[in-house]
Amino acid sequence: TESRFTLEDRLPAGYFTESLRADVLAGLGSSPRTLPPKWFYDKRGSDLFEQITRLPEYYPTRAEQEILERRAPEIAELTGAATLVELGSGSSRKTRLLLDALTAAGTLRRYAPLDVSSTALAEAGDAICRDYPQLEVTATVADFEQDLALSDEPGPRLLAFLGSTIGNLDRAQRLAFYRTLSLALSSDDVLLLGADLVKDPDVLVRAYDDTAGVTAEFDKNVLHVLNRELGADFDPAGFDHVALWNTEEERIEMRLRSRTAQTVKIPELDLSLDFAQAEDLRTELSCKFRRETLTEELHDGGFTVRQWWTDAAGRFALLLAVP
Ligand code: AVJ
Repeated sequence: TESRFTLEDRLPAGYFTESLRADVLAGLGSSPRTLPPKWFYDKRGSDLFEQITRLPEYYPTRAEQEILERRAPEIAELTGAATLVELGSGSSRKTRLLLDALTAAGTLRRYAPLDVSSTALAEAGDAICRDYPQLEVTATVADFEQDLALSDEPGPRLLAFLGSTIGNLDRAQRLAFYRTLSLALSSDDVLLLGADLVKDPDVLVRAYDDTAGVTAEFDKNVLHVLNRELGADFDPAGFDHVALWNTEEERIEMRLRSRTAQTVKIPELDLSLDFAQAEDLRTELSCKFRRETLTEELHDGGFTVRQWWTDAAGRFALLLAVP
């Protein structure tokens, strides 16, 4: 399978140390304190996220899967894609539904997953190569916010951005992302976007604060990452996982709340951070969407929505948009 599988690392030299440092300096030095969610996903964090997707409370993965199961053949027919580009591909489980449909339609030549995790890409890429013997797999290690890494793929391209990862970005970041993407795509390329929808806040909060405590472990994993990568001395047991629904912004905010007044040292950044009792460190935004406003913001970012599908329960949306 080697000849059909390439893995290119396009992260700038020192990405993990340099951008982690910059993010920690900017985010922990500001008030309220924040960290970008991408630092959750080391090996342990990626495994915990996989566990989250199987939790009874965490419906988004299953809801999106349900839509893909039903609509993949239509998506294949509507796009006629020769390349499936997937941003933030992770374990690529849902991808197979698209690969199967595009293979059956006879148009697909290449799968181009992009992720910051080279281990996830190597594992998933290898398995997909084995199971799709006609397919070229060109995996790219990159941070899609910095580098979309689109180049010479055969068109038309179907660019899949699934799982409602778009919800991790705030409105300004989303607009910047849509604009960059719409300019990078050709007129026959299509964006396939998965977006979690606004619903009963109790259902949302439970999805981000499960009874088994997996999401709490996932949230605290970022502290383990800072301890390992920057020599910080966070005590993960000194923080409580909090998932709260921000009614105004219509988003879930995950936070780590300091159980006591405490000081955390990050020697490699020359930082000493005082946390007050009950002070929050915001670790993730998970914005939830409505059809009308999502259609509008995509339009502002250079996209026209062509199709909009939801699961039977109306919890999650999958849409096709063209530049
Ligand atoms: C993969 C970013 C979409 O926001 O629902 C799951 C990550 N965080 N539980 C989400 C996540 C806590 C997930 N995304």
